[in-house]
Amino acid sequence: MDWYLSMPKVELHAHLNGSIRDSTLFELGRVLGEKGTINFSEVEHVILKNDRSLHEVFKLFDLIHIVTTDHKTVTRITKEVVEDFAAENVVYLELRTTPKRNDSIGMSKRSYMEAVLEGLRSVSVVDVDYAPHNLSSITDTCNGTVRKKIYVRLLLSIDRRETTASAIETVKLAMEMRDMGVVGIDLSGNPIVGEWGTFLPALEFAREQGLSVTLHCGEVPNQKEIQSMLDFFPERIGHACCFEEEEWGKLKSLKIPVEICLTSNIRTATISSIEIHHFADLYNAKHPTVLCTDDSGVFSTSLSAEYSLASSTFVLGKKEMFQLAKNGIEYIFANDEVKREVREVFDLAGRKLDFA
Ligand code: 6MZ
Repeated sequence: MDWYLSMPKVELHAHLNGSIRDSTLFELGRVLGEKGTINFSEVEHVILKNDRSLHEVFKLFDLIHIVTTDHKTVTRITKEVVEDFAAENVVYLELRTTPKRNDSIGMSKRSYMEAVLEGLRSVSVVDVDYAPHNLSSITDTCNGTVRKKIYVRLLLSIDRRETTASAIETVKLAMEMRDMGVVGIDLSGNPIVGEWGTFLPALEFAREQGLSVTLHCGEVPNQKEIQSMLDFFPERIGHACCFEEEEWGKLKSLKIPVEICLTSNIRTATISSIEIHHFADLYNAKHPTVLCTDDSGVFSTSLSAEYSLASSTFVLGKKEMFQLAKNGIEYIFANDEVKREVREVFDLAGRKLDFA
């Protein structure tokens, strides 16, 4: 585990509110309990529970959103999530979040995202390169010592509960925020809710505007939707748990990179046991894959733990795992300049480890 902690990594599938620290969720829940906004004794067990079905996970998200959705808290969570990933040597993080509107507290989708950006700016323990031209990318030293640096780029998520108009609003916001590090769009949310046709106009619009798209695809069996999603030919997909032969064939021939979330899939029982996880088949077929956490807070995991789990389950050595992490650079949504710089970080680490 220590080795995977020190290895550089890229994280491409992390939901902001799913990555909230347990301690922060508890603290915020207790404060809201004291204010009488929620009944803390009723929700305490929901927060503490470890094994949750997919259905229960989405109930927990509703609770997390009550607890977290004000500007100050969004800023705090963003700061903590970036610090946590940086602490385990994630050198490039693509953080996704669903812009939320809440008129009662004066929150618009834009002001929600500004609170996220404020969180990125308030990180102090590590240099955060969060936008194409932001200053921290040139601040390499502090008092003569090289500072640790993390690249952070943002994906705006469309929740499957949203309407077409609301989804398009999110895409427009993403376009406006391109200079602030937004690189793409994600479709997520409870997979049994909503219809593909509702989101397609927004996703097509995103593509026309040059935004990259990743889709939660096949988290539950839905062959028609999986086929339509693959026909859309997104830049990446997440999960791919409930594919059948025909869809595997299509995915592999299209070479669409897959964001693999091992612990999430096991905890939510979308895959019945780790030994039969499709990661092994995709890895052996040399299909583009990248290991990710999904919701490190909700599933009590970390990216290092995911690498360690994959290595022990599928009997892969350190060199293979290092190469797997490095391959992830090819699937990031940031520009070639960032890819080149992240590759340099890996090359340096690889030389030290004699993997070059
Ligand atoms: C689908 C998921 C997810 O956006 O509020 N989300 N969507 N499948 C999953 N697998 C378990 N995990 C998280 O982060 C929380 C939101 O991310 C999506 C859900 O829409 C959830 O409400 P943000 O930062």
